Amino acid sequence: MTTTDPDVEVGRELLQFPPDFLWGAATASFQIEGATTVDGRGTSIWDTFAATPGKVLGGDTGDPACDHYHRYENDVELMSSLGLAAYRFSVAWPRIQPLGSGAVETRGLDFYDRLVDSLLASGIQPLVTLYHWDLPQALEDAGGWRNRDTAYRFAEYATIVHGRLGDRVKAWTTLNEPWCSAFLGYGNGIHAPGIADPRAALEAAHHLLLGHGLATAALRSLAPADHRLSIVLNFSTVWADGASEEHLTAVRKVDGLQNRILLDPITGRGYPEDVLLETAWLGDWTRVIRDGDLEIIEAPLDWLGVNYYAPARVAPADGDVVTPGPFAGLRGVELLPPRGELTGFGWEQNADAFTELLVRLSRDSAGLPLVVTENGSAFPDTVDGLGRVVDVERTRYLVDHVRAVHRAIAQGADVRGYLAWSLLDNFEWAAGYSQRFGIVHVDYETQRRTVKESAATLSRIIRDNGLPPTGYDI
Ligand code: IFM
Repeated sequence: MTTTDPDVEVGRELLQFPPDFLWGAATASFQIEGATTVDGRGTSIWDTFAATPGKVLGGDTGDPACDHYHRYENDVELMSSLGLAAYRFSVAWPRIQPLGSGAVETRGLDFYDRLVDSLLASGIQPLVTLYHWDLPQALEDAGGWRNRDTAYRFAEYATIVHGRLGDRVKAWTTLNEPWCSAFLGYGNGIHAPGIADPRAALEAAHHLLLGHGLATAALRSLAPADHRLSIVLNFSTVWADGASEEHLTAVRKVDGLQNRILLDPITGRGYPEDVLLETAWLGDWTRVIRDGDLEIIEAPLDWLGVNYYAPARVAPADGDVVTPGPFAGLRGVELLPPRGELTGFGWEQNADAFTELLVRLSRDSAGLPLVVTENGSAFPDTVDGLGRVVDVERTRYLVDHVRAVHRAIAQGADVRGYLAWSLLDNFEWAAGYSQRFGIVHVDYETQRRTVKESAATLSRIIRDNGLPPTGYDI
């Protein structure tokens, strides 16, 4: 810090991040690309789901979304103007293999090739996620993630994408939030493919993990030593209002089904015994776990992606009563409503839960460095008469959560980066376009992009590699 730094002049020392801390923003293919029938792209489960009446709010679909498929150069310029050092995006499997296996669509690969070149030319590091929920419909028709074969198809697809982009992309993620794919896609059916069968959710979870392990091994055997492989999981800190045995049991059950069920096998601990016991009443879903699977799933990784939005609050309930909600097999727990300040989406804003989570994960993740791959909030923004989006609430959420990351690092957590969710307002799954998570506003009629105050704030945090300890006027 130089003596001409304005923050020093007003006597505010910055909370400084480590010198090589990675700052950026994230998106996902189906949420921003649009162009769902262009250049040979096949149908994904989200095309089918969105076309099914009543599944997505307002009947919204993946078109035109942000039309990023055609406007990517403009969007990369925008990232560059914000000073982003990294951009996390996902590849749409149906663009690469329209039927999920076999024939490869070169025009799909060409698109991501151009995107990567454009990012690199702007000095922005690409982080590629291979699967962010847009499974080719043809694979779902054969059982989707309930079918073990999908895991093998995923590893093949991963190899194809790596074969094309691996000469330039060094940071690779197999799956984004397999918890959502399994528990929301097959457990309560609020996401594609819309199946409500708790046992299927657990079976799908296993096949997703198997796909992750197979793809990791495939990429590891192909990739140069400096390629960094990962998975991205969505975590929650689970809190109860007491420390009685009943309260601790409720916390343990939800923590098991939200956090440990995926984290433990990936980090070499296998499925948690308590989760296996708690879910046994659903029937023998563990029959899908074959000899050797756990060894495949624990393929060594280089970093763990952490998506965090809000804590979960729970209370003990009658032991035999099934808990309504997404947690397949959960009984004897009440899921409590969020508290305090909420986002526009109704999610609890709680940055302390984020610090607690990062410190805990750093301890429980077998020494893997952590990267915050998503964190953000949705509010109903509008462009004002002066052409600005003054998103005070999102800016506060951002600043509070970046400070929470700083506190976690100060407490010993090995956090290497922070990527805001999301670069652009986009298709928020079952909520359609009703929820704006972007730091850049998108007018879906005109496709005009407007940089929000929160983006300007993130930009200054990136410039300073830090932020003041208090206040929001950054
Ligand atoms: O929009 C999603 C994203 O696709 C996955 N993580 C959570 C975000 C907000 O719901």
